[in-house]
Amino acid sequence: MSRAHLSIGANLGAAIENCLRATDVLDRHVACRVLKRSRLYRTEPLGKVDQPDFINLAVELECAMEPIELLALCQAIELELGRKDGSRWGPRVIDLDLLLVDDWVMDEPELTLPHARMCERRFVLAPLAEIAPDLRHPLADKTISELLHGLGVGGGRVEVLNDLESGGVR
Ligand code: A4P
Ligand code: MG
Repeated sequence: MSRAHLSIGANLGAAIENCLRATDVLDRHVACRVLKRSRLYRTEPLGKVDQPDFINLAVELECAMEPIELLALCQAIELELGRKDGSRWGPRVIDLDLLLVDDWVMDEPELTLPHARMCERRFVLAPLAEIAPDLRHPLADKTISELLHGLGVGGGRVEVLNDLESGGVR
C-alpha cells in the first residue's frame, strides 16, 4: 500500500462541487481510500493571473497502485468531470496533481515526484499542512509545515471558505 498526497483544484463551472466529486470518485475506487481531506480554500491564481480565483484542497490517500497508475486514474477523473485541454496554467473545471507518493523521487515529463512546483505554492502547502504538517518532502528535507512557514508573505493569497460559501461542507 502506498500513501499519496494530492492537490485538487478548479476555477471554472461548479468548482466546489467538482473538487468534492473528484474526492468522492477517488474514495469509491476499489484500489484507493481517502484517509484525510483538508478544508476548501479560495486561492489567488498563480502562473497565469488573469483568470478567476481557484478552489483548492488537499487529500491523503491510501492506494494499491503504482504512482503512474494513480496518475492515470487522476487523468480519467479529470475527463469524467468534463476537463477539456486548455492552456497551461489556464482555467479548468478540475485539476488533480500528485504531490508526494511515499518517498518516490522521479523526474519524467509524464510524472515528476515530488510535484515540481509544490514548494513555492501556498495554494498547495496551506491545505496540505492542515492534513499532513509533519510529512517530509524527500528532496527539500523539510516538513510541509516548515515549507509553508518558509514562504513568508509569498506564495499567493489563500483563505479558507466559510460555512456559507462551502454549502456547509467542512
Ligand atoms: N505531470 C508531471 N508530473 C505530474 C504530477 N506530479 N501530477 C504531467 C500531475 N501531473 C503531472 O498537466 C500537464 C502534464 O503534467 C500532464 O501531462 C502530466 O502527465 P495538466 O494537469 O494536464 O496541465 P496543467 O495543470 O495546466 O499544467 P501543470 O504544469 O501541471 O500546471 P500545475 O502545476 O497543475 O498548475 N493557481 C491556483 N491558485 N490554484 C491552482 O490550482 N493551478 C495551476 C496549474 C496554476 N495556477 C493555480 C492552480
Ligand atoms: Mg495539473
